[in-house]
Amino acid sequence: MSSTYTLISFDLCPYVERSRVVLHEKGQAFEQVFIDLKNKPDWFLKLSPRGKVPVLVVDEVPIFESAVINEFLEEVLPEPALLPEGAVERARARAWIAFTNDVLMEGLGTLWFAGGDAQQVAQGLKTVRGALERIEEALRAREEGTYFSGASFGLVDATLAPVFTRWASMEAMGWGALLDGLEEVQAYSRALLARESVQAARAEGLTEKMVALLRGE
Ligand SMILES: N[C@@H](CCC(=O)N[C@@H](CS)C(=O)NCC(=O)O)C(=O)O
Repeated sequence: MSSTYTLISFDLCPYVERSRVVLHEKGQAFEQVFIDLKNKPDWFLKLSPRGKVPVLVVDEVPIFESAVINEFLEEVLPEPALLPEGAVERARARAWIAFTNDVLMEGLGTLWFAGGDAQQVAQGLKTVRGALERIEEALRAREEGTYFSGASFGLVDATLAPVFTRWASMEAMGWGALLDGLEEVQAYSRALLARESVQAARAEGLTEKMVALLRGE
């Protein structure tokens, strides 16, 4: 009997969006249960030790942390492969996923939750720009291809895609210049936004909802 997959979600969450991208890439059917993060239900808190989404429930077993969920999906649904073949390239992909989480997402969080604090905005902009510059260098160092690890779409791309699906809301907030001069990142963003799985994973009305959230409306 095949497994059932239920993704516990919040529609604006970039971490949930990554796992949706991977599920779409794998062609795996899944259910979604949306919760209110301001009023987390008890059943959710029982499943999620950190109280965070996403949680993927596989045949009643909850798996948390988007990077772990995505690696799990790669293991149980090997086609199409979303990690490169060689050990070095696989390690490199995992390292950039960690970098995205610990540096880029951290900087974006500082920016998104600054709530009008100018010092916090400046700190967020600096961290995000620094992270994007490192990504630009990594993209320049590629020998070929449109995606992070080359010609094939992979887990690093699924991890970074939600940053770029939120870019129109970043522009609306006046932060679009963060990409100035980063030609490879700009081309990479266009390639990600054109990807079917990225479009399918994107929440309805994402830009408008993100802008409202960022403006504290
Ligand atoms: N490291 C986690 C981060 C997930 C995360 O921060 N989710 C946010 C929503 S985007 C959340 O559930 N926040 C609720 C809370 O912290 O109380 C992952 O990659 O899954």
